[in-house]
Amino acid sequence: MDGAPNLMTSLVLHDYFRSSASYRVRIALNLKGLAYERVEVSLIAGEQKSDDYLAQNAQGFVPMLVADGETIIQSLAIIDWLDRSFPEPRLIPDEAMPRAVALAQAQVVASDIHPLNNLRVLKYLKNSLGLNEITKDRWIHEWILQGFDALEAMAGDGTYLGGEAPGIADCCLVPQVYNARRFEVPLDSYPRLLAIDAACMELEAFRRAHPDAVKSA
Ligand SMILES: N[C@@H](CCC(=O)N[C@@H](CS)C(=O)NCC(=O)O)C(=O)O
Repeated sequence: MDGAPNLMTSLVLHDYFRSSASYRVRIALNLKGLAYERVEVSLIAGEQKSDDYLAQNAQGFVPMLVADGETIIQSLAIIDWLDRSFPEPRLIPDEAMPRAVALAQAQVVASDIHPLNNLRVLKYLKNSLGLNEITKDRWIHEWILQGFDALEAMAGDGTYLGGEAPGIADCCLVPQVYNARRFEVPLDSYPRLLAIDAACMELEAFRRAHPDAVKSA
């Protein structure tokens, strides 16, 4: 179990320590101070494609949250559900314009960068299209750089993408920066994103969600 006890809801997060979509949800759960059980689904062992897992999640992806026995998939839908079910602190603003800004920032990562570098895409590039490691890495870098170019310009001047408190876009940014570093993407051109990432990592909610903090020994 992680976090403080919830009054009513049992939350089980099926995730993988290095999955950045899962990492988003762990941050959101921690920011809300929610207790949850983690069930590790090894993407390396292919457990996301097991019959049992596919019976619950036809897409065969992590994360998947089971809340009082009901299944929710897709990290942004999970964070939205958390925000509606446990409104404090707000991760997605209520007001129309700040809400649009926050969702746009989040979707630069979640809709435009991350899907192009998903494990199944990388496997397809390597195994079906025959890309070698160098060209595969160029592919990974390209989509992160294009997305970060835009997000840097959209970052505003707050401590976080969410302004003076972290929000849904910060839940997306930090795992994507982690992923960029893992693939040695040069990040010097993104001072705002790096400052926001550093500010987030000052917070325990982000630190406890980090892959190194949750990975099994
Ligand atoms: N849009 C989905 C993406 C989920 C996703 O791509 N998960 C990856 C790990 S980060 C996955 O499960 N990949 C398994 C595979 O490609 O086989 C979300 O936001 O939850």
